Amino acid sequence: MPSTRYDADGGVAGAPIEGARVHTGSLDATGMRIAIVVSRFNDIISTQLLHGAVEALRDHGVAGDIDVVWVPGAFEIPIAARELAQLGAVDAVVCLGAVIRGDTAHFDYVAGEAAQGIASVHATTGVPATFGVLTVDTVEQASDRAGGKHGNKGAEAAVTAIEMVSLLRELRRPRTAEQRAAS
Ligand code: INI
Repeated sequence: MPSTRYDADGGVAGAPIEGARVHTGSLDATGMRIAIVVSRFNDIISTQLLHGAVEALRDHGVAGDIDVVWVPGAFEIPIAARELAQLGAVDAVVCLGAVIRGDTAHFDYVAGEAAQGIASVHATTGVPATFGVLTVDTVEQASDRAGGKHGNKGAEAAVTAIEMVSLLRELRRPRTAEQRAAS
């Protein structure tokens, strides 16, 4: 079920446009199988991201088919996400963690590898892997984004996963001869 989304700033994303076919994903997750990979490092934050993600998945119709996989740190998220994607048992992987800047360059390596590694999962497997890993300077900034005043990025990553699964299904759907002729 394609959907039209209206941006808060008045923009219209996904609206019909004359002379073109517009493809959008829906947020109906009924029947979807979703895995969540979450890192234990900074688990005061990542647990909040996890709760936000699970709540969002359930709110959108994922019933009982949620696997939660804990890894030690954000650096380890990509290998677990890749394994899940390659097994073919899930429709999407939601990746959650919190990388908080310290006094050394460690932050840059962990955050960079997590981002690149997660991006490479969906690029190489075709299974959406969404990025709900906070990369922030302080615990307060992390808390604001893990159910605080800036929302819950875990929930956002979960909803994004649903939309991408739906969109890919739409793009992969075989077209009838009539549909091809009309295009
Ligand atoms: N892992 C995180 O998830 N967040 C961090 O802030 C973090 N810092 O700051 O070090 C972190 N480090 C651990 C890393 O992800 C690996 O688990 C570790 O390097 C072993 O491979």
